[in-house]
Amino acid sequence: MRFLKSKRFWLIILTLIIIGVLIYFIFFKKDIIENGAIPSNGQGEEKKDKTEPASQIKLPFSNSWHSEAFILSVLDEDLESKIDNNSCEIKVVTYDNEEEYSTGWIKRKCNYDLSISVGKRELCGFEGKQACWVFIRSKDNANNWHSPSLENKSIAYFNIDWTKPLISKVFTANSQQEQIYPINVEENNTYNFKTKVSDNFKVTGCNLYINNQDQGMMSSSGSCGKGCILEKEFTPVETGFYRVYAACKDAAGNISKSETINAKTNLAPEITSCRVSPVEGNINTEFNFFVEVSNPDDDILSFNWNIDDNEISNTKNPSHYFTSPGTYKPQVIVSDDQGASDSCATAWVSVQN
Ligand SMILES: [Ca+2]
Ligand SMILES: [Ca+2]
Ligand SMILES: [Ca+2]
Repeated sequence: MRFLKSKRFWLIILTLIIIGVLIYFIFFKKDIIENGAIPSNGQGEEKKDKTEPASQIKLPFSNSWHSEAFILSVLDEDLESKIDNNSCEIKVVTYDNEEEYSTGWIKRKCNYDLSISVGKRELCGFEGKQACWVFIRSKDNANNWHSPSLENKSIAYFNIDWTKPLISKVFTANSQQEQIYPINVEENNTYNFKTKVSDNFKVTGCNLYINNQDQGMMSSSGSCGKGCILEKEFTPVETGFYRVYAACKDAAGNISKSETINAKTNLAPEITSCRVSPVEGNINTEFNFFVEVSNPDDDILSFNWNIDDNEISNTKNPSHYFTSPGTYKPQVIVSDDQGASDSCATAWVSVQN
């Protein structure tokens, strides 16, 4: 009992307790960690995030064509230690032939859509295939940087084209140079309306418009590429004027419209009156012939007077002396330059001795 009350006894007890606690921390605590009660990387240290975050350009797709500013839709994500919201960056590189222009890394808001401007002195400042490259990156809270790559979609390249296609006036002749305007057509005949188109990069198609009505896609033999002649059949069914143009688009969606031309069905000249004055006389009498004609489409008209003594006159209102007596039956034919005509017979002329 005296021993129990001695200082030495309590000193021994205290020492044993300290040794016990040390053994617990050195051996048993380690077992608890390894058995999974506390997350571990297998080496007895707390697990650390070593995976880079994801940064991705969702839209638009690489290799798409752009003629004007577009929205870049992005995603930044890290499932472990989360994205460091102050770390997100973008870089735009544009190419003018071989020359490269870069914005350098610029801060951007993580997970936030961006507008990429297109045009001279804009972010995408040059035209061309793969002329504009966009890079994005971000960092997670464990200091892992995303390294941009095409494969991970953190790099995307875009084709830039803001120049509209060039289009000729619509024609039906062999070439536009040979075409005479307005184009003359006949009802119920079928015509190939053609247009010659070219683009600095790629023509995707043309539509034919008649009286502002879309007649549908024009076609070419083979693919059009940078330029071709496209055509579409059209059959006029009514008499009159047709206002015709083509509208063409390039790969970047630039649209141009050709000059509007007229196609028309021919309207025949119509003689409203024809006469001769006087209707009687002799070989010394000057007979005057007159014709009145309407020319609804302002064609060039030709006149053919058959005065019936083997003489033909091509003037509109000829004068004539008959050389022998007799009864004559003058007649006039008026034709337009499309071949339509009208005829008229005057009163008979009586020529005495
Ligand atoms: Ca991570
Ligand atoms: Ca173009
Ligand atoms: Ca006519």
